[in-house]
Amino acid sequence: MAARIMAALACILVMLRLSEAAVYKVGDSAGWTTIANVDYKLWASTKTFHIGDTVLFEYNPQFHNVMRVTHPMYRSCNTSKPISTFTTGNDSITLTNHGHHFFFCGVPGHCLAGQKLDLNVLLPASSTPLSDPPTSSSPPPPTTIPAAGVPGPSPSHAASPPSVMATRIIAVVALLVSLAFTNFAS
Ligand SMILES: *[C@@H]1O[C@H](CO)[C@@H](O)[C@H](O)[C@H]1NC(C)=O
Ligand SMILES: *[C@@H]1O[C@H](CO)[C@@H](O)[C@H](O)[C@H]1NC(C)=O
Ligand SMILES: [Cu+2]
Repeated sequence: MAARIMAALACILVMLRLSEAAVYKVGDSAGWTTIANVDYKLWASTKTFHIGDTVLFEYNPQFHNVMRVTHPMYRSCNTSKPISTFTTGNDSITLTNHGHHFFFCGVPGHCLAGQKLDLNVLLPASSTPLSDPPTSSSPPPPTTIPAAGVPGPSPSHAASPPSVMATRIIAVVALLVSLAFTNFAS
């Protein structure tokens, strides 16, 4: 009995650790810009993004903005129909689903100059997929990581969306209640 409760408690601790989410500043100290020649593809390849993580775009809003776009628009730097546009200069965007997320700066010429970002958000490692992954989803492509790329610090944990957390907490509470009832019955 005690061992089972200890196991359940260990389970809770593991899940609480999984709930931590990381915040990544796009371009690190350079931020979101065209003047520093930041390779945003390389920047993204040194990170491991999980659902619940946040990316922070910091820039001078007089010169730049952030548009979230579809893959075809990303490829062609087509700014005509962004999914959403951010213009504060300090835009926090929480990654709420897995798969690729495409961003660029909508100021003319900036996307073509390389101010564009493709993030691949990984599936939660510990949960089984509830639905078919979108066609844009793919495993992290190792071929896009140049040999010269030095992997940066990446979070040692997976993050879970709040709904998954809530489901897990309810499952653990249910387990503890059933353990208590087992104890009374015996
Ligand atoms: C940009 O996208 C819009 C809508 O998706 C499309 O109508 C337009 O032809 C595209 N422009 C270019 C230059 O590809
Ligand atoms: C940008 O926003 C973050 C929170 O999203 C905040 O911690 C930070 O101080 C802000 N930075 C500036 C320069 O406003
Ligand atoms: Cu720009």
